[in-house]
Amino acid sequence: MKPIVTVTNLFPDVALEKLAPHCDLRINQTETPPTRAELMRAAAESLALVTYLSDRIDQEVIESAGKLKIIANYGAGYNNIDVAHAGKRGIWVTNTPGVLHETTADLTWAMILAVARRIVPADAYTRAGKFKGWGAKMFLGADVYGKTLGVVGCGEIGRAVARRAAGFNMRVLYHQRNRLPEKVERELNLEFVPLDDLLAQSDYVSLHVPLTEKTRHLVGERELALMKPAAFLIHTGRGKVVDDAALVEALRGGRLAGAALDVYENEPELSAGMVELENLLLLPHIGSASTETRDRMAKLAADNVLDALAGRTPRSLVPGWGHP
Ligand code: 8YV
Repeated sequence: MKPIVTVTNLFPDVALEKLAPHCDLRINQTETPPTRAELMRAAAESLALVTYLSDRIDQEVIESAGKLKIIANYGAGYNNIDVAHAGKRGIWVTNTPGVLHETTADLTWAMILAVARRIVPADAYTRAGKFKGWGAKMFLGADVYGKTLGVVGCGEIGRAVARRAAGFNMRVLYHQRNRLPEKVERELNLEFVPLDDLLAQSDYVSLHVPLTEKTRHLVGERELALMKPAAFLIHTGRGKVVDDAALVEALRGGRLAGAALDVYENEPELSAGMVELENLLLLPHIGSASTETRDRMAKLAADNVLDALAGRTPRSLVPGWGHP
């Protein structure tokens, strides 16, 4: 009997083809996440689970595991999994680093430019037949070129975002827990500053920290008040890093020029007041959504599963796995 591998959401064919010869593949063929009961059943009968950010793999789900060897998360972030508990049970947890940062950085830049130049409202206006002639004050936006970018969290994605800023001749500030090696700072023309200074000096603040207990609501009322009224907030990380209600208030009150979000505090729900705001760009968590990158992510998740099935330590264990 082949080992059962459960995939909890749609998965690119390239990866299914890799897995299929080695296991009894159970795939959720829809974009509706499994219920908790379905997750627990899958954990009980599978040797490997391929999970998505919407699957909450907490202690209870982990405790329902029978022969489960690996939880292979399809994504770089893994805040949906209780890694410490999985580690205690000897269940490997993997993610997909190294394959999605450039694509997510591309989207971040699309968001910076879109929100600065009001691309989405301008498109809606044109589409609605309202463009009756050129206007000197029509859809005036803000410059990006030559401004200051603040990158909060300078891991793979933050660095890829910072690298692109060179083409826009920007000053780039960054903040994170640990300072980067000088060589990296020099290569990317990065200035390390305290978070409050970054917020006060940047024209565009882009968030790239993982969600942990320390980064929950990292940006709330106090932090938004530190930002310049002409500044923009861009967020492609995890929704709970920002206090959405405080952001809506700041945008409403004109205390911030605009924001662009790919993620939400109570994803997939939007917070009250968001849809009415014209200076807020809303996207449905598509940071890594290019065909090529989703294929790469799926192949890496599949390789991790194949490693585990073969009894090898998987190639991309999450940092800190097995070290309580
Ligand atoms: C994925 C992401 O789409 O990598 C991440 O952390 O948020 C996205 O790239 C998501 O994790 C799918 O599970």
